[in-house]
Amino acid sequence: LQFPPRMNCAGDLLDRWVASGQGDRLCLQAPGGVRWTYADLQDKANRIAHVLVHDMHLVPGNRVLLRAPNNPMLAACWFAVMKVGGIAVATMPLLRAKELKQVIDKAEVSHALCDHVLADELRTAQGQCPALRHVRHFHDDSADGLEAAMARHPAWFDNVETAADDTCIIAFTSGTTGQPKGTMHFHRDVMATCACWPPHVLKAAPDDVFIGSPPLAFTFGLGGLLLFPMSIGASTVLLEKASPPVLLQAIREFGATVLFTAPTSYRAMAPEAQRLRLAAPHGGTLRKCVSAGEALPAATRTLWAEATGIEMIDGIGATEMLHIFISADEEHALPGATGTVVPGYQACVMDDNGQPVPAGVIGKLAVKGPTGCRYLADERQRQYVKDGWNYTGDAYVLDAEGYFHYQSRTDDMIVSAGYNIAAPEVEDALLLHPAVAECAVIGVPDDERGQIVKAFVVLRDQRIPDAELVQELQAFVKRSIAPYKYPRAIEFRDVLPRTETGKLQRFKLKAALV
Ligand code: 3UK
Repeated sequence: LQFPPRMNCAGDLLDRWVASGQGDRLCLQAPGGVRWTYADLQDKANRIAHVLVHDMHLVPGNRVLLRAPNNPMLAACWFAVMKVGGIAVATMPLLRAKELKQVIDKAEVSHALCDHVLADELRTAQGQCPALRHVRHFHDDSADGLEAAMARHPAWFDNVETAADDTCIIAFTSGTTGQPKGTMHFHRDVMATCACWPPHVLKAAPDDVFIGSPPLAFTFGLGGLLLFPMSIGASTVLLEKASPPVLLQAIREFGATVLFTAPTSYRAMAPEAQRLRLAAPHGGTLRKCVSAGEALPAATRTLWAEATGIEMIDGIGATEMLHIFISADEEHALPGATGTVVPGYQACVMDDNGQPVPAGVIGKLAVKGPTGCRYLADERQRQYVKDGWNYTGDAYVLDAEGYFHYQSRTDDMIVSAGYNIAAPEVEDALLLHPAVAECAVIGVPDDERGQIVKAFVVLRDQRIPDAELVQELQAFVKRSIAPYKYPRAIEFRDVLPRTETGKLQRFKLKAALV
């Protein structure tokens, strides 16, 4: 991949459609009849760019906190920050003042554009962050709101001529294992992710309508719901709260064709997706379904295929890598495997000395390619990047055909009586039981065995959590995987701890934090 030394990703993703006479293509939609063309989005982004430069005194390199549920104004703000050569620091909608303060301090944020509906926590944080000097709110019709300021500026703007390797994003990891870490990405990284997985694996078309649940503050959502559709001139639907029922309804209402969400959400949507005949094979519109963020259980893949006739596209990505680097399209999907390495990337399974292990042997996943990890605070950099390889913290097995089989996070491997047991394998086995809605498996300390396998199980409605069911579940697991992997302890829960991106927080269960 070659990029010119000077480039601005806003030019490549947004302005070029207008410049080539395609500004009237549909770009963004939202509930309530919002429909913006590429020209509309450019108009808004240009005006916000002027507000940033002239009213908020931004200079290139300044960090701009963005805070909103997924909506078109958030997209316009994101592109405005690119245009002025700023660095976008998008924050998850559910963050509280304390967490926002950490982000503001770590990323040295000086500016913020914030949706009126999420203003409270930011105001509290702002009181404790003197470096955050310039804040504007949108969806706010007051005289000092962003929209009023936009109206005073022209709709044209000459993008700052940023360098291909100027940082334009600081993305925070979602805290699966604790403290969020800030990662930096360049303008060329944004275009590189658009050039790898989307054309080789997703293969969407300009008339596709993208939709999904991940926040734009999560790079899974940023890519899937904004960068990738715009890189091909397609359109996208932004939903502020994409719970499974909202998502189902919106797929129908907008005639969505490409869906991005997490495995648990697919599991929750399957029965209704079938009843509503949302999928193209059943006469609906939906034709491509992408799952990422967590391992896709084989049971969920099967459930979705039976409900919709659609083979899902699984892909592993990471905030550190910006987007997906191992995946498989619908024709090449192998149930139980994440997929093969995405063209443009290299991937290896390594032993503890950084040497590749033979096919079939478990080891640590290492990847390299056009994007990679650059932590803000570099003390963790040397743990993630060694000899140019990015170690994602995942245990994988590579098979002879080049498929990567996910085992667990390297720190979720359970060692019981000398056996290595991958928590997700036990979870997959439990999920096949009709009484199980969700589950999480961890290792808990045990005098005799070192660790034992413990499962936390959320039951489907109507099932009674008694000793009989515990035995039934244990026997069920023993029948489908090696018996020594069965959960010796089972605890029933109403909910499991998850991050805002839908990932299980096994570390909270381990520390009995919940
Ligand atoms: C896990 C998966 C198995 C894995 C992400 C797509 O999830 C994303 O980024 P995060 O930084 O977490 C990264 C970690 O999540 N994981 C993600 N996808 C899968 N495990 N199968 C999968 N398909 O442990 C990885 O190291 O929050 C996903 C695109 C962009 C992203 N940022």
